[in-house]
Amino acid sequence: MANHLFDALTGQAHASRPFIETEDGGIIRYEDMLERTARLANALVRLGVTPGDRVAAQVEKSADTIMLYLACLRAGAVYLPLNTAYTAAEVGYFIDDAEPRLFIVDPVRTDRVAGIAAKAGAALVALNDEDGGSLVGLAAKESASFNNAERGADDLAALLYTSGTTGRSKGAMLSHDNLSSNARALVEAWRFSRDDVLIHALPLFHTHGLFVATNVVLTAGASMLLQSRFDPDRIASSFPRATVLMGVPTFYVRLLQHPGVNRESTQGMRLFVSGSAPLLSQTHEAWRERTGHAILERYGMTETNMIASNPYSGERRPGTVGFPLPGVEVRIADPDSARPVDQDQIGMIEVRGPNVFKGYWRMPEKTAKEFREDGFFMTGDLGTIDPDGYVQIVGRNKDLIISGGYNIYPKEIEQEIDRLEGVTESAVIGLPHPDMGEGVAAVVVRRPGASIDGAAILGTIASRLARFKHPRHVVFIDELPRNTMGKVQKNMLRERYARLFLQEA
Ligand code: MCA
Ligand code: AMP
Repeated sequence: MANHLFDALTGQAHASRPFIETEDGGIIRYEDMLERTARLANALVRLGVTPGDRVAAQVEKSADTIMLYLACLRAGAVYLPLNTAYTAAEVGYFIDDAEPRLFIVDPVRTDRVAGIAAKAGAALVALNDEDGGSLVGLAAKESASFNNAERGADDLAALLYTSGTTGRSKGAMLSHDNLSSNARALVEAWRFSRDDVLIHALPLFHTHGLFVATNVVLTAGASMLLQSRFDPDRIASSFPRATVLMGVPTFYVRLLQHPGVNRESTQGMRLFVSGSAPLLSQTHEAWRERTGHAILERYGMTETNMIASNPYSGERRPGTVGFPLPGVEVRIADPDSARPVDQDQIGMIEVRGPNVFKGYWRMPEKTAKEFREDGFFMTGDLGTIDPDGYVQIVGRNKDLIISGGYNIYPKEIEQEIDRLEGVTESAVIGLPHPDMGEGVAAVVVRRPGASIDGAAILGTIASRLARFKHPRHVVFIDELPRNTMGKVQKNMLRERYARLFLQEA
């Protein structure tokens, strides 16, 4: 039966060509992928998954993870990937909210999340283990053919949670066409072909690694070198066999420290892409000097997939994210009045197109608040469009820290710190960090007479929040600076502590 996204992703597949090369040198060809995902989809159906059901997964990166995602599409399920760094407390919220039919985890996690799954009525299954009771074990006994669930353009393919600036995390509902239209636009914009070999070193639970990297490779019928994590040695030694690298800015900052990265080693590479966080112009220039390649910077968001990209041929302008992708409209509007601003003026970046999500899961009011009446989505990013049409992001209208490409919402951390005995209030801020772009710091006001220190604060939040969200500095202050409306002036704090991480370097 017609399955909008899976059909689009496999339209170019040539059975005998490689799709994935794993770290141990194993090759998964397109025909193997079709067989493995058919078996897995049969297993999902046997476990009770019906079209529209959510299937949540908190699993380490592996070829099985990619197979699971594709099997979910084939079975008509809505794939919900979760960061492997999330604590049980964080996972509990997502599982409660999404009510998945299945929750698939690594075997080591089953005990930790059994109660969470049971409470939400989700069956808990290990992805892969020794004893055959896992999803992969069950799939081995299933048929190698599967009749794909019928799915149309507007049916949901994935649910990705993005933390809210205030309050609860929101599940962004992404449809089959949101993902297929964006993958097609990127294949065209970046000239992907089946001869491409992508170095895939990004995590598989976010848009960048799951959709941009994986869907683009599939749509082009290309192949990838699947690497379980970012490892500069492995990447540098992969250059001679690859053509494209996609990464967050931290990848490039770290690769520049690697002696194996030079003109010679990268001469067979045709494209270096950066996104998810701002790439410093210095990094762009240093990379060009070292390798002769101009990094192509692009801009996206979980809710919108990719929005804009520097050109493949033509000037890749450092400090900009290029032009809107084909089929995507971008405008800059006054955040309050919604009126478009004059060229070169700063305003809110707003987006409309087939890439823009269907809304937040079970939050119609929140969804309505983020869209203009004419269907433009408000990104919360501030930017300009220059006379040549290049979009430039100049700041954020949302209280968000991006560290090494991961989004961190200060509110979530402040709430945890403010609950502590001995704390009056706190402000969590992002400060320039030489490796991660931004680093997390907490500015805390103690209750009079209290002696709580940084270690005590960090110790208490450790079990509640993923490690990458933990403040790496806690500073104490008598009171937080506020404006006349009583709002904490984080910009003043950011200025005051601007060198906190830089002076460590
Ligand atoms: C790891 N750590 C971090 C981060 N990553 N701390 C802050 N920010 C981070 N991003 C901490 C760990 O908790 C640990 O702390 C220590 O660093 C070492 O952990 P390890 O896992 O070894 O780190 P790493 O391998 O060096 O990872 C750094 C990384 C990784 C390679 C930059 O974070 C990464 O792959 N980031 C990519 C994220 C991504 O894919 N974003 C796309 C989102 P300790 O040692 O103290 O315990 S999608 C998106 O944004 C939109 C749609 C878009 O446009 O793409
Ligand atoms: P996420 O919510 O994880 O999808 O992150 C989306 C946010 O990442 C955007 O709203 C931007 O603030 C930021 N972002 C993505 N790409 C870039 C980029 N190339 N430059 C600056 N910020 C970016």
